[in-house]
Amino acid sequence: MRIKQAHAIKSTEITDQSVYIDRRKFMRQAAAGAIGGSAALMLPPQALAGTKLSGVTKSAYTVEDDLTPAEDITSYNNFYEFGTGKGDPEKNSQDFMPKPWSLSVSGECENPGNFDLEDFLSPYTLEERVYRLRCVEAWSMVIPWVGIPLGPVLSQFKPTSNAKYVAFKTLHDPERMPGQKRAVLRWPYVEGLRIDEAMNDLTLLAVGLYGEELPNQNGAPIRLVVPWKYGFKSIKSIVSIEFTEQEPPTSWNIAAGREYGFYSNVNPKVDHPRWSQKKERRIGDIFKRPTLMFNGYEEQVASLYEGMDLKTNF
Ligand SMILES: Nc1nc2c(c(=O)[nH]1)N[C@H]1C(S)=C(S)[C@@H](COP(=O)(O)O)O[C@H]1N2
Ligand SMILES: [Mo]
Repeated sequence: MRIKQAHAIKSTEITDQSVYIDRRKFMRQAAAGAIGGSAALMLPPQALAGTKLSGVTKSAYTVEDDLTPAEDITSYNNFYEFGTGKGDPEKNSQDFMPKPWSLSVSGECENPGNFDLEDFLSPYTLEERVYRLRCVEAWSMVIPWVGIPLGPVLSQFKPTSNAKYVAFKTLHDPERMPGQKRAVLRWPYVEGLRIDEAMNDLTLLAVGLYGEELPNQNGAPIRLVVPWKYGFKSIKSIVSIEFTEQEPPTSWNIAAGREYGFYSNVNPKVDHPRWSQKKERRIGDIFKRPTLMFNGYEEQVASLYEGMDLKTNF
């Protein structure tokens, strides 16, 4: 996704980037003498060198698909605050300090406030949930996220009956997030969910992956994961949560409203104006696979959209 050169990007360019990852993986396997064997078996994912999270329980929300290696999850990212190239976030976020961190909760609720992240998280048990992440550019990964369901967190703040939506903001600090020195998007990055989407069991506030604290490039210290929506809805490095009555603006909708709607549900039947959404390329796979309605979470979320035309509410 790109703003300035939006119309210069071709799907072949995207494919090339995926092939680049395969080539690196091939070299890694070759180096380990693992060609012909299973990468997962021969090379356990150890790309993370972060802090292990303790007290993590396994969740029932776990897909059986093979996990994407940590090395790929942490080196092929979209995080425009650290650059627009897929390798930029890893390269440019190494000095970012995600601690200490505070979060504000405001808007249509009875218990607004500012919270130190540790206090904010302390009442909850961390869960590991293996979710698919499907990006609008038609690539996908399978990621063992660690986090807490958003719904019970939101309930603590006692949203009023006027709270129809939840708006999220990323940190705005160009000194710490050098990509914000360029106007590639309007900063800070903002996202939003309808309140029932935010309360759905699947919506996760992630603080880790592969059992460790989130690497900076994946949205440290806290980000959203909404597995039935395109990746850009899963906002990173959140500093603000606001209950609103009106549908909140979202960064990609502001940037290119014809291409990125508020809902952005994964939907093989609704193409992006510049490419098909019928298939996706799982990072690490050679062949594309059919994209599943709601990214495979139809059973859990289809009822949220009953009676809505998903072609107009894209
Ligand atoms: N603040 C912020 N959040 C963001 C983005 C971003 O540029 N800035 N990119 C989004 C996009 S387009 C995707 S696909 C996912 C990627 O998450 P990952 O890098 O952990 O795979 O983050 C989303 N969250
Ligand atoms: Mo994305």
